[in-house]
Amino acid sequence: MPEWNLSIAPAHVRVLISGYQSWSEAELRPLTDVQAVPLMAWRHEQGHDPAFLPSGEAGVWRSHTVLALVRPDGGGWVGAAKDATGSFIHWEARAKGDAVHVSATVEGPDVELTWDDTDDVILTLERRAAELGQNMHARTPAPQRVWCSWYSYYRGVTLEAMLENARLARQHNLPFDVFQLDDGFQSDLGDWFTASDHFGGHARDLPAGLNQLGFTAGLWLAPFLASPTSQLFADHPEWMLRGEDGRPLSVGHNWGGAYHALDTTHPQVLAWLRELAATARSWGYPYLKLDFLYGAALPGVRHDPTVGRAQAYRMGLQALRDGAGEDAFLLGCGAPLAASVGLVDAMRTGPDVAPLWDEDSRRVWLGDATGPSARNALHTALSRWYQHAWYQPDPDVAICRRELSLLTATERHTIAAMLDVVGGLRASSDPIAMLDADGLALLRRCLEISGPDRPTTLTESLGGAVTRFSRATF
Ligand code: 9PG
Repeated sequence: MPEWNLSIAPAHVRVLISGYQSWSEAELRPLTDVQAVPLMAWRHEQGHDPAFLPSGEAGVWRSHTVLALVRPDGGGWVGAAKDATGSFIHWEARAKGDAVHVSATVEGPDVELTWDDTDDVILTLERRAAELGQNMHARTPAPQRVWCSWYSYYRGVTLEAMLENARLARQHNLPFDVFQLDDGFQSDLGDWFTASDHFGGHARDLPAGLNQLGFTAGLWLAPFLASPTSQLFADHPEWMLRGEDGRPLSVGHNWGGAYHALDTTHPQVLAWLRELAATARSWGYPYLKLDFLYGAALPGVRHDPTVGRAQAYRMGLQALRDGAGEDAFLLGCGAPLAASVGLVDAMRTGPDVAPLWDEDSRRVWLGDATGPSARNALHTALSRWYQHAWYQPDPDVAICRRELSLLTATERHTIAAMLDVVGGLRASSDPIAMLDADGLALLRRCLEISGPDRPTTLTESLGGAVTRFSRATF
């Protein structure tokens, strides 16, 4: 286990950490502060690595893949991994008297780590993140502008609501690329090929209508999950990730109960995942939001015990990529971050947005900032800014509507401004009919991908004089 002892007073250090998956916390804090640990154990699986939970002690901070310690002068130390293809990399910084102790553990095949003592933490972190991105063949697609059904319709989404919003978006000439159907179209978690009663059709009926309006069709799947009530679970109980007792593990609580994850070292599971992604593609969905991916990366007993969990996760994701096709656009969500590089085009880099700014009860009193709120989504995605070198970041949707929302006008505008700082995907979920003139104007601003804000063409048109001037001056 590599270790470093830094002679610096912990009170002079801030620490930048990133939890292992999309919804986990990422933050820049005084090292002497306490890293939050969720008080409710049943929340752990959905936002934390159960094998590497925060310690809860003051002055101890844990981070995945990268860790940075920042001095007041902007210099400091950056620890990073060169590659995360088959391993999880766990960093810990610990205040010890007048010094700081740092250690790194690699879970899985050995990985080369880097440790920089630097004058400029931001620059070094950018450089190391870019290096990991290159080594893992990060994909560099164009950012997409997406309308997503989740944050207005939730599980009650219907085929008609999708088409109605697409029609209105076209009428108002809103520059969306993708209309993405989220959770709610399927009959059960795992039963993706059969429709829910309320959806009013089948997911395969939607793409043609969206395409006619000029939009690409997107579909949400939680491909590694199965509910205990699903046909998938009834047909293939042997496909599930298991505990030491041989029983299918519970990997989280949502949809009214606990749910299971698929064991992605099982050859039949991999074949099923390829078929699932290929089928969604054949229905007309070249854009897939692949959610709750962490399920395949949890500790557990697997069909092939020689495969570590990071590697097992990657095998499952590779099967989805193979089924969807090289040219499909894959958005990861609830997903181990660095382990997904090279296989996904975009990645949610924070928890869900909600039509409220903050929820003190869960964040402060229950020690869990992985819950839905505008504050959590923005704070986390901004603290992962350097990950733009790994995939297109997705900071989640803007909320521009005034109805069905507790956000003030200032908060709505703040979200819009911050999304542009994060960059990457631009998304909305507002029912278009709910937007007044101000709401539509704000949405247009949110969908705008800012161009370069340096006048490069001006420099060219003014000729050498400006270039000489700027060289001499700066
Ligand atoms: C659909 C949603 C949306 C959303 C995703 C994800 O911890 N949890 O129980 C938990 C539930 C839902 C959730 C995140 C965490 O949201 O991020 O965009 O697709 O699933 O169910």
